[in-house]
Amino acid sequence: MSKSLPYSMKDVHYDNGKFRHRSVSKAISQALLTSKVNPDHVKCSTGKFLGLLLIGGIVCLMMTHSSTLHSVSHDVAKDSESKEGRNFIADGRNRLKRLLRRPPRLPPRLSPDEMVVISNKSTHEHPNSSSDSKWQAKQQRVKDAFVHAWTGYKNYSMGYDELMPLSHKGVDGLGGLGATVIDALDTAMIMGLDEIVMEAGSWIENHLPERINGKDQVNLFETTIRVLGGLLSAYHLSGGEQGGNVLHKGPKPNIYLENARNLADHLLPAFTSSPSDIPFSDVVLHDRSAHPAPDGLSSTAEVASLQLEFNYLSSLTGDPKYSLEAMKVFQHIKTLPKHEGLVPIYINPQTGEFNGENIRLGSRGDSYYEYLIKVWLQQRGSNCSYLYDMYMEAMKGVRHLLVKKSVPNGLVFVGELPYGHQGEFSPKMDHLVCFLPGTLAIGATKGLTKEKAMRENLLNFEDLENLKLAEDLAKTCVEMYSVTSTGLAPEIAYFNMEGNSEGPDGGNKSSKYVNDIIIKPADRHNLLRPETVESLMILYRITEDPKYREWGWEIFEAFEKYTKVESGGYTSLGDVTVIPPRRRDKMETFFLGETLKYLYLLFGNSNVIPLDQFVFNTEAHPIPIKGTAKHR
Ligand code: DMJ
Repeated sequence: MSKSLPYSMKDVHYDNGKFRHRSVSKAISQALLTSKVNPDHVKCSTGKFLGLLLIGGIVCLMMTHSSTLHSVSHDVAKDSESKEGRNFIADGRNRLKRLLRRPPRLPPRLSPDEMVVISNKSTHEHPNSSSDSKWQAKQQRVKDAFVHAWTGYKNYSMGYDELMPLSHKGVDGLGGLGATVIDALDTAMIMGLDEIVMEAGSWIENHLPERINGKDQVNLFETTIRVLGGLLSAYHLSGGEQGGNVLHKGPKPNIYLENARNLADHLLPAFTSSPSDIPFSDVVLHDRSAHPAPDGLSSTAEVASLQLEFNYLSSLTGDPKYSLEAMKVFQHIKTLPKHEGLVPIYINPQTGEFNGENIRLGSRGDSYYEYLIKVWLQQRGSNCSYLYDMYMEAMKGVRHLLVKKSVPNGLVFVGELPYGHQGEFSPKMDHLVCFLPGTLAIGATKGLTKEKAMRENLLNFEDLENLKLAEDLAKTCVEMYSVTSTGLAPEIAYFNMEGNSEGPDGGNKSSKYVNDIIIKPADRHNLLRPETVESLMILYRITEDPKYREWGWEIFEAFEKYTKVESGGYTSLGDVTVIPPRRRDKMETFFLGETLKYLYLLFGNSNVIPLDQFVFNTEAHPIPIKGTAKHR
């Protein structure tokens, strides 16, 4: 069993310089220096003199009043006279200081709707008033990349799920609902790309209903996070909750909501035809039937990553059935045995029991942990505190059982327990695990900046531990990119724990971590995945540390260099450790839905889709936190 890492308060760097208390004399001199009053006018006239006397009197009264209160408590404490005297003066000073101190300037809190307007303005008129021109230019580069990706998709594969950018054709890898159109739509809205919003919106209006009603088998999870999530977010961002399309070109927002509802009605049999509270993994759309996967099992991450979307749909439609079905999954999992909050990656919908002992935060396990905290955030104030408890217990379990450091250079990573908590530890980490730094950071500050959360005393010891772990893991995820020849991460990395042993590496011999990170031949592909840049965006916003932007920019440049296809689109790669890398001929929908969206937000103004008002579903579709949006 592993020992937990020695995270402690002293590891948390907090620069509170901006908020340190000022001395009384400094406060007065600063007040005079910054005062708008012309000093000439202060030259003593009788009226001014009387005014000053009056102010002095008020201050004196306050000090006397405070001393009365203070002396009562000190009588009880039987403190000495001199100490009381000192306290009397100190207390008076504090009151004076509080009187003179200017409140800290906080960023304006915007409603989601104001935010969307700003987002539009930011891309059309004033690119980004608060960040410098260096980052505006980089943000524009990401926007250009999105247009290039969309253009390739539109030219060669409009209406297919995915683009094959080298073959110039489309492929329906997700059941044929035009997944790229819907995954990309809210990114286009956020970037203010009205023409693409029009193209995607019209396709949805004209083609999606017949696809939903007529297509064959789809996966419940993939369809929910990409298509249902994309439609709901498009509905919100286009102003649906204000009753009209006030914010974007394209069809009326209700088109998005109607399609979302129709799709959810077709997906519901996955829940209602299962004998347990755990849904089947597959749905046949045209006859509204559902069945288990061929091995009879559902993935834990898949059944537990539907709730943000179904909850929001219930809230928009006023029909509770979507939320009720989806939330049964969590209510049921709450009752199942776990190990330190960690759960196996498979669950049986026939019995409702976990299957096997394989524990990991990579594929099939990942977004279970993500949705525990995000659904709690979404439903805050409702009866969901058990989700918060499950999340905190699980993160404690992660720190205790799965977090280790590599040798020789001590990269912090999250490994796996393929044979359960009593079996051997595996130092394997999927790139998918790189969602965790972002989730840990959001879980710690609840979307506020670290500075604000610290100032308001909102972080407990465990929050600080989780935030520190988030920062360490984000660095590790970035090193998974830097260690390869292309600067792009492999799908899976192993971490060296054996002292001298050296495995196959990423090819960048100048990386300090070339012996810490082992990349096996079968794991060298890159699918344009978003998890690392997702975490960088969140950590940048929460810590305000510019290094996260710099790291994100390096990753973006590597995507540009090695995955861009001249004729349009971007391609996944077969091997990131060699130059030129082998190309795979597939542009995943999440490159437009997630990767480019997170990069765009990373380089832009943090008030766009603020983290204390929205949660991103696991496909990066922003969903408003309950109570922050006007519901119909
Ligand atoms: C996305 O579909 C989602 O982020 C999912 O949770 C995990 N895999 C991909 C992106 O890598």
